[in-house]
Amino acid sequence: MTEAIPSFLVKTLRAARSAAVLTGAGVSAESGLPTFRDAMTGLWAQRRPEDLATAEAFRRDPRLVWEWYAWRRALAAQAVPNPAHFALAEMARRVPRLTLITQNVDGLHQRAGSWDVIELHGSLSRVKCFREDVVVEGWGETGDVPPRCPRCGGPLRPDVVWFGESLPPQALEQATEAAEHCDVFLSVGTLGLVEPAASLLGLAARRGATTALFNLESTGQSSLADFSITGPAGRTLPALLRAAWPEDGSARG
Ligand code: BV8
Repeated sequence: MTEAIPSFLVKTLRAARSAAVLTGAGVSAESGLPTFRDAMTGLWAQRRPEDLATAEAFRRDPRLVWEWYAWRRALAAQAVPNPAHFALAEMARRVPRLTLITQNVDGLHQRAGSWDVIELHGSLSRVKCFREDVVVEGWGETGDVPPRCPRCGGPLRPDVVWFGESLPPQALEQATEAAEHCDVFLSVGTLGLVEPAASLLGLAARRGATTALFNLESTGQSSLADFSITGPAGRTLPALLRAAWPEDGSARG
């Protein structure tokens, strides 16, 4: 079944000089990775994401927080990119300038072939010293959980942005710049709740970009966008790609 993609969106994307795409946990759902709120199962079911993804939670129970991220890191390592990731990588080869901005920390966009991905919230693939706030390449297997910084002995933490922490300034600046100057802005698989990422859609819309939401459900941001395409991103993004560049016929998914 080809998803119904509004023809105006197809034409605008095909003619676009620049596009910006913001992705959230929903783009990795079909790779088997739980979205942020689904991740609160089992051991963590009784907690809210905001209660685990914070420095305060780490201070309170470093082992619990480290093990939650170790679990997610293992899931991400076993996951494979899905057609949504591949469609965005293909789209970047057709739009003269496509900026891919992700809230995700799973690295799947890069593994699908996307390059210069803006990781607003960091990455599970890196760890840093909680005390010195610098990335460390590895740690000795001392049995400590969390492991210790090889330099100062402080606890290690995932190199992700927790609630209450500032985003990497350069990443936020680049993402804002892309949203301000793009012809098309696509928001894929995000509830659009978490700031400041959530503000990018409104910024693009105010600057005159054609905007579209790709989600399973309508979200609080649906009224902000020109189009809402409902369905799994693993189906709707390849459909958009095929509709915009039918001559290529190479869109997977
Ligand atoms: C900051 C990394 C300055 C860690 C994450 C202004 C107003 C209100 C609040 C604030 C504000 N400014 C700051 C705040 C506080 C806070 C905030 O926004 N809180 C929220 C809860 C209101 N923001 C911050 O703290 C940010 N820092 O602003 O710095 C500052 C400094 C000091 C003090 C104050 C401010 C930092 C935010 C970053 C937090 N880190 N991730 C980790 O991953 O563990 S955010 C985390 O949540 C993920 O990145 C994720 O992307 C995001 C959202 O989680 P989910 O809801 O699960 O995921 P998503 O939104 O992607 O939802 C899934 C969607 O996909 C659903 O809609 C679903 O329908 C859809 N879907 C599912 N399957 C599919 C699909 N769609 C398509 N296809 C499918 N197959």
